[in-house]
Amino acid sequence: MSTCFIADLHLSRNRPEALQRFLDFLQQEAPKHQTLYILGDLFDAWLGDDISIPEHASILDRLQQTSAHGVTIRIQPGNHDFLYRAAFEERSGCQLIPDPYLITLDGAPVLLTHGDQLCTEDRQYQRYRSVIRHPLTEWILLHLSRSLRRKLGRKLGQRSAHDKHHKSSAIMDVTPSAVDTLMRQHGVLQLIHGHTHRPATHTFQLDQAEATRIVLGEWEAEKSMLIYRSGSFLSAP
Ligand SMILES: [Mn+2]
Repeated sequence: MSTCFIADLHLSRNRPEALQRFLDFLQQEAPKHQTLYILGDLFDAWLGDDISIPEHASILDRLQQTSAHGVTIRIQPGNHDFLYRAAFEERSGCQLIPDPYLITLDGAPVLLTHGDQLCTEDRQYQRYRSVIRHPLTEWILLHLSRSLRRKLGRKLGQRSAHDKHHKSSAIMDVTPSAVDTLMRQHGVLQLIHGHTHRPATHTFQLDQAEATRIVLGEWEAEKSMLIYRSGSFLSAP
């Protein structure tokens, strides 16, 4: 029995090789695990179930087959794909989970988050986030016309590419104090997140105890996953 964690696949029609990598993963790797957690940014854009379900039908078919095969798939929203609703769950067979989300592995609490909330040095992004992720904003977004949402999606894509090139590396990483605060709030010594595309395992002291923060990698050049089996974590490309 094992649990697999992945994040930041950024699936899009413009990246057919990444798409194929994920379809192969669902067929060959995912069925080896009892639970698969996808911690945000599975898709590079999710413009609402009405637009994005038909666009990504082949991926949703494969997710559905994988979950019918007995793998529990839980998906957390990312900063690129937070407009999932019930139709997505029904179509994909996956369960949506909130961000952050607390699980236990062999009795130990582990907190899962996409990670964008932890990049508190990027004030401009956090201001934008508090507006765009407000339930009222999400409601309005989902009621915009399809053409307007497509246009907005392209704008947001350009903005995120621009930020990647123009903001400093420190600003785009998580802030240690924000990590400590979140972990204290949830009473955990283990945190798993994605978003920064800087895969690593960080160990540090949190209130006189050893804490661990595992960062998942993105899927641009190759697949990247974290597996929990028999009491330990194993990172695998
Ligand atoms: Mn992200």
